[in-house]
Amino acid sequence: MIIAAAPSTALDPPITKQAEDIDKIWDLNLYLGLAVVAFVVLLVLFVTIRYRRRDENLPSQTRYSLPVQITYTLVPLAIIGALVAITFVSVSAIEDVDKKTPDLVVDVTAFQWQWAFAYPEAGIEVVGGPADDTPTLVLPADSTVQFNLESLDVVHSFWITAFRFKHDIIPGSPSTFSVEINDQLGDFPNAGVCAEYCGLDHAFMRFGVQVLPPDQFEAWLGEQRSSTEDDS
Ligand SMILES: [Cu+2]
Repeated sequence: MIIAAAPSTALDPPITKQAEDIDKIWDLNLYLGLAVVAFVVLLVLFVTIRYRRRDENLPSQTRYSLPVQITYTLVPLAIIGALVAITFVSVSAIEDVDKKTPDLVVDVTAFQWQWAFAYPEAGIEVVGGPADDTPTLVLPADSTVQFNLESLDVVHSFWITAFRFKHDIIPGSPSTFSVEINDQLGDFPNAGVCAEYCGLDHAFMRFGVQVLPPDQFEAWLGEQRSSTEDDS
């Protein structure tokens, strides 16, 4: 996963409560890993300097030190056990959001090579055009949103970096997931990408994400609805 290569600060800020959790797990892994690296480097430096070659200054030679062996077995096991436990708890909390009643349902349709976002309760749809004409997924802050994903042709992957979460979209196999949008308002152009190579214009399968306060979101829905009615 590409997100593993970049520290969380290099990405758009997390815009879901689940993304905040994922960032916390990432940071915990990062800082624990750095602590282990620092410990090993300090030990190597200490031994290199303290026991550099001098005539009679050999370190004391100890074999089979049970306390040391127990310590260096148990400490890493405890660290890994804690990380696995924290990850399991967070992942099941992320999955539990699917059981909540959503405030908003968005039907996401991926196709070569664009996205369509339909808001079935409002009866509107935002569709991207070719190449530069990227659609914007508009979401209300402080709400639970359920995404229903469908592909019209090949495998795509729905990835909003600010969600810290991607979801493959397999043709013929609609899927769904829910997130809780937090109160981070903003406009994130190009925050959404197709993360599964899907042919010639895969690179242009991008979309913007905009998070509005709930009242402005309702106003936006109203505008879209009336412009759709004007068109027809
Ligand atoms: Cu794609």
